[in-house]
Amino acid sequence: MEISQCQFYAQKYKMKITETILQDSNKLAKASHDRNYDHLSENLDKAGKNSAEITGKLEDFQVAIPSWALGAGGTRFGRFSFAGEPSNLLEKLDDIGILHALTQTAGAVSLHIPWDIPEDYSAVKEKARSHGIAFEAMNSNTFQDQKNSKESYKHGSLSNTSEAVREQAIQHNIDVIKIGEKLGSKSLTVWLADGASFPGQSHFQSALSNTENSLKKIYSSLPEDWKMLIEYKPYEPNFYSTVIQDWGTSFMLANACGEKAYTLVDLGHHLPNTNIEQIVSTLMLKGKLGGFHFNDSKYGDDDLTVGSIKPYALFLIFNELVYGMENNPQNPDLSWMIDASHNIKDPLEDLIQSLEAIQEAYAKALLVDRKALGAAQQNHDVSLCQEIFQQAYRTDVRPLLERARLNRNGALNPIKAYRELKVRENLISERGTETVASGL
Ligand code: PSV
Ligand code: MN
Repeated sequence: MEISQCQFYAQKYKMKITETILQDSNKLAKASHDRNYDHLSENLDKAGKNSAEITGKLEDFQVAIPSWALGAGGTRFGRFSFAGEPSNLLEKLDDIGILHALTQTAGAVSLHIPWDIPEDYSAVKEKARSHGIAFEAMNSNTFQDQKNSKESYKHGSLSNTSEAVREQAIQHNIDVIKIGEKLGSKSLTVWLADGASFPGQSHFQSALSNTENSLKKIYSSLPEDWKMLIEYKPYEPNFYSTVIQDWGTSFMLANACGEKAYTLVDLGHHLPNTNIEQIVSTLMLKGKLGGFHFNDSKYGDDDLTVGSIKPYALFLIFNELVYGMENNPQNPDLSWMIDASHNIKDPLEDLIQSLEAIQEAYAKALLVDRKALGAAQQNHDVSLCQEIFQQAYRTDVRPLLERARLNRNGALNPIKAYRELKVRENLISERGTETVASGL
């Protein structure tokens, strides 16, 4: 398809990317895709793996886009706006609609309250429906003070020494559940910034007990078919201690609350070199892994594009996730979400790259020969164990990802299509250069 024709369609449909546009833009690359897919299929077949089955799993794997990641993210040193940012929730859903049309992997949104309180619920639901987007976990926010709020979270929220502050934070979480119910969400994610920046500032045991009691109160307002996901993080914004600092604390609190409470793993919430795959494995064995925030990092909670820094670690994590999904019926279906921030890249391009990296790691993990691995582990054949992992990791699975997208009428190459269709340029001409998306 000529680029000029793509542009014509993009303008005509006001950035609604239709199947027809994508079929046209896929035409050129289709023959080479078919050749690569057939070649890979043949090789996988010899190794006892069924390409169509793997492709089907990739098609079903949907990841929620965080509503706060569609505009430019800032650092504490500043924020550089990105032109054409969505200025309200409906426009954010339009952006996710674009991502979903191209990748066929972004069929959900995770909303942050109060950044994204719907003004018109039926319009928001209708917009999401029109793009095939479901409402994943709702995120509460007790790490910032809201306009006109009576109490301040400066010294913590659910853990605060003041009962009035704790009650306000509990009520906020209950309000978020109510908003989520109206939209059809089924879970609440709680992340607390509560902690201390200096030794002696906080009484550890009281802070933890207060947090447990507050979470229990929120839990008691959880609808029957909802889950509560408890996120942990070692540091930031507090630099000496954080009340829910690690997976063990989250796991303990989830157990204290009850069977609908789970731990949420955010990949950026670990100290350097932590063995995250082992944490995933332990939580799934105990049936307590409820949700996932994908991102990547070099040093701390860097919120970088998934797979951009440590793709092998991501593969190892997916290896445990796949094992758990196949062998741990005690663990529920997971809430898959991205939690990233984009300081210098086009947020939509960054999210497309993240979605691709997630699917790639998942596909590679599906290739691991588990039977052979089990035997090698049993025989203490260490070299063979490593060979089995590396064999899967080194396979170029991109033709499988392409086929999964094609089967669902997405783009063969989402980033290329995004650029050919001049999506950002069109968004800028629709929205201008001054809009600022709500979020951090
Ligand atoms: C905190 O760092 C976090 O990971 C939590 O999930 C928040 O909801 C999100 O980032 C956005 O601030
Ligand atoms: Mn997170």
